[in-house]
Amino acid sequence: QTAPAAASVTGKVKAESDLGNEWRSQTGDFLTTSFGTRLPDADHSLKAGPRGPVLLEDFAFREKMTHFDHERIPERVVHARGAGAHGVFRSYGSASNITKAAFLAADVETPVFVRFSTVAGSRGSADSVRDVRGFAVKFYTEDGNFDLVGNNMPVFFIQDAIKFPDLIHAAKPHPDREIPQAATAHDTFWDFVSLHTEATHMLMWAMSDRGIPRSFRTMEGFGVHTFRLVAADGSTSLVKWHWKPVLGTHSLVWEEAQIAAGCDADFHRRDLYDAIESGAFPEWELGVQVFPDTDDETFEGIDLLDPTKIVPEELAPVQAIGRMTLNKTPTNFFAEVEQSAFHTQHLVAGIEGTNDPLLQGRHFSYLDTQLTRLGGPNFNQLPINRPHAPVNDNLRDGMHQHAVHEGITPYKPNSLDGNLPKVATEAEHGYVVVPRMVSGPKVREHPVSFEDHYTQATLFFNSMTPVEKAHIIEAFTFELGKCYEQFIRERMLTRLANVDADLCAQVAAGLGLPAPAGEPALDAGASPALSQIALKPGPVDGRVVGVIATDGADLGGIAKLRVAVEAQGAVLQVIAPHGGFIKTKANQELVTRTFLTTRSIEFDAVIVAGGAGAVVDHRVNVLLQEAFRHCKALAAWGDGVDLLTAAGIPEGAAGVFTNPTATAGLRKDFIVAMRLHRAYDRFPPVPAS
Ligand code: HDE
Repeated sequence: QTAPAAASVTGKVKAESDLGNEWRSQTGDFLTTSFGTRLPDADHSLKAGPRGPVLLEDFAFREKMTHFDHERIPERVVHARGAGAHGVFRSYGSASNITKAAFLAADVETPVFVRFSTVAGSRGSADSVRDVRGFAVKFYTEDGNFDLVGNNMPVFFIQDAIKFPDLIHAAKPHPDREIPQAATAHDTFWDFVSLHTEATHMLMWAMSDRGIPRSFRTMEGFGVHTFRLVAADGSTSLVKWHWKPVLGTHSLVWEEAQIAAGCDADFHRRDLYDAIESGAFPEWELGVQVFPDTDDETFEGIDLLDPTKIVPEELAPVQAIGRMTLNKTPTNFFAEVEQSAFHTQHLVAGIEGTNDPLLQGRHFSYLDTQLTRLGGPNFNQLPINRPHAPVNDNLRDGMHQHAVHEGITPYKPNSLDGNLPKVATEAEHGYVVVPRMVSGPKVREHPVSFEDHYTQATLFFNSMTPVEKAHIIEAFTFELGKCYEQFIRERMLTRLANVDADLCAQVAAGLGLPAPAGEPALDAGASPALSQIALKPGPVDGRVVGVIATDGADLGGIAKLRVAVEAQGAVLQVIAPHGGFIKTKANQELVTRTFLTTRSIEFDAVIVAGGAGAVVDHRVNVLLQEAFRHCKALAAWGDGVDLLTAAGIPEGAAGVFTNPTATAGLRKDFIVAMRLHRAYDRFPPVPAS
């Protein structure tokens, strides 16, 4: 017997392992067909004379066009828009007493690939829309792949997977006109969620600032469902997964999100890749909340199988078990990000799911969806999905089979090959399921404990600061205000009335409707950990400071500013009336943004250089006014202050700093204000209802 020569997909005749990364990419200096025939011409199809018809005989043309016609694959039905990056996960070992998962033992390093996404929009939709964000991590462990397919919010809209197609049909654009794109601000969504009251808690999260993250790098991640960890001694515990961003949890403000959707649809994707390329590697700590694995699977009265409930961190602290660093951007977006396939049942020994009915349904869906999206059952062989562990699976054939399996016994038991491959014992890291009793009548029902749809929505609202509450009120008012049907708004108000009277009253006032009475839980309590307002200055790695300047501006002051900004790991962009360089007699400075090419949303903080005071340009006014309205740190020195004044920005307002010269004190105040994320005092006060 022999097998095909060990040539790579692009013709390198050598074992993959000898070629490192090279085996995947194009090879040779000549333009060829996909079968390696060298082409003499790249611009003309084969014709019967220069003015004659194209010949069917032109195999190069037909192959090129046929391949092009089939370049697109179906986009993900949800989470179509995303961005991915590679990295590494280092385990602290602090979970090794509760799980035998080998990659969670002390000091183990595991390669990871992460894909962040929005949920509702199509593949080309904008990054900054109000939506839930996917946070899917693939750990290539030595015991096989473990996928933690989570979101940036810890609860979900539904409790049973059978409702997922309904939820998504309601959230997607209206079937008749296919609008609106990537938005929940429309009738079908609010029709569904107002009828489906178990969505209420998740709506609070989605309408909060969490729905418009500043960047992927500043998002928390959650496994949502409860999982079961199994220790080496067979003992089990229930856990909820948390990813905590080292940069803190931060959001956009709504107007910024809207502007970004138009001015830079790739806002989050760009931020992720720019940060990694500038060396500001995004990092998260992985943590778990651990609960005893009791028969009733509840903790402090909270049903751990209900994915619309959280366990407040004050009741069960998040214990850090490892750190993830994203340090590489993809080489080819399609091959890696598009073709990555996540699945809730890519599990490794030591980690099990639970009976959460949402998770159980996901177990079916993720494998099934890849068959259509990636064209058959061999998507595990795509480079991005291949495990970094030995695979001997007895699965054979199928579309796009890349393996050349040897032997004649892809079945068990067999005696022709010594009954190989052998099954693994628990000690050999076999995925042995912990025996648990399952009993009960076959019913289409949920447990009574799933029926409280409001108390935790109230808990969430109670936990917000006044600024965050105002944003939630504004978001509900906006989204419901975009609905056409009055009865949908009215129905939703009756739901909000059961969350919080003030919330309901203010949204009702904004909609011009009477506020119905409800019965909000009086004992819902609060969990301060849910608020994301920064109380202490945090890290600003990869954040962007814009300095407005022009020819003749104080370049010495800009140089000192750059040193101070870069010392924080942030980036300085010079914004000027024209591209190229701005100059003084002795010096020059590279312009990286012009008044034409930029908008305020690109910057976390804006400063006007001395010597730029004479600039008269409405785009600078808009930039400064937006930065002010979005409560970003602002500063100016010298006659740069005149631009702030011209834009109507009051000197001495919170987070606004001015000085006759570019002093160290000015730079320090400005940077500390940026490290607080926003000057929250500048947000308009919440109106009393
Ligand atoms: Fe998903 N989800 N989902 N989901 N989900 C998909 O799988 C599904 C749910 C999540 O970057 C699909 O490969 C059902 C919760 C992420 O490739 C699909 C239900 C959470 C991603 C699917 C849910 C998620 C997906 C579409 C209700 C957070 C993107 C394409 C039972 C814990 C992964 C695909 C990526 C993708 C089904 C609910 C997270 C159709 C049936 C809850 C991050 O299989």
